[in-house]
Amino acid sequence: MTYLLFQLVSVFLLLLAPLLASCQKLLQPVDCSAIYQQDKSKPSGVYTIYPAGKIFGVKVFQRRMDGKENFYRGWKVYQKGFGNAAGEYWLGLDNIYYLTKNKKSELLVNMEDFQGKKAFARYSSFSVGAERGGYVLSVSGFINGGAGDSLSYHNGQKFSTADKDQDKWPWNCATSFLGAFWYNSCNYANPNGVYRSGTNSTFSAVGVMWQTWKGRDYTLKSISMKVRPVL
Ligand SMILES: [Ca+2]
Repeated sequence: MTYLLFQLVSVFLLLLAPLLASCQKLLQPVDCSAIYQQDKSKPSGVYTIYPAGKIFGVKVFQRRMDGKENFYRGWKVYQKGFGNAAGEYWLGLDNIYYLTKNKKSELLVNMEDFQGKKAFARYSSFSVGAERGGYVLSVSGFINGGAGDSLSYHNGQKFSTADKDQDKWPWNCATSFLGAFWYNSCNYANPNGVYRSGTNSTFSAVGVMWQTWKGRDYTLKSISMKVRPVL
């Protein structure tokens, strides 16, 4: 009798185990709606998500559109992310790493000038490495949407901020070009630079620029960087 009871309890625990495991996973939100479901009192903003393990669609990880957010920020802030997902923001290096870690992904960069003209650059392969390697950018397979290729120059570079110089230049690209990026020596693109109105050559190439489209002294009206899994 005791043995039978023991067996029944064992079977019950075995059946319960996967349920417990799946509840455990849910403690890490996979997207923003999961955060909202967990805590409906949370205000909108940027939260850490855990996209690994969930099929996801297009994910914007960088956006400039009105100059409301300060992008001249330090290393730790760039690691974790900042801004508001509905406006200007940076998703965070850790999250971009997780997004592209186990999934073949492509990158789409959309941009617009102050005359309303639009262009894009697409890269059929995109990923960001782990923190221990300096979040190295891997980008290839350029497809021209009129903007030209300003990103291949940054391929293979570590991420740099004003307080963490990992670029190839003897000086500090982030402090010289007032942004944070996968600087080489130094930049063809500066999406996290200073938001200005169109052409401004007071300080060259510090703006939100994409050199192969509008040159080094033109600050774009908007730019966004999106990642999407390759099916
Ligand atoms: Ca340097």
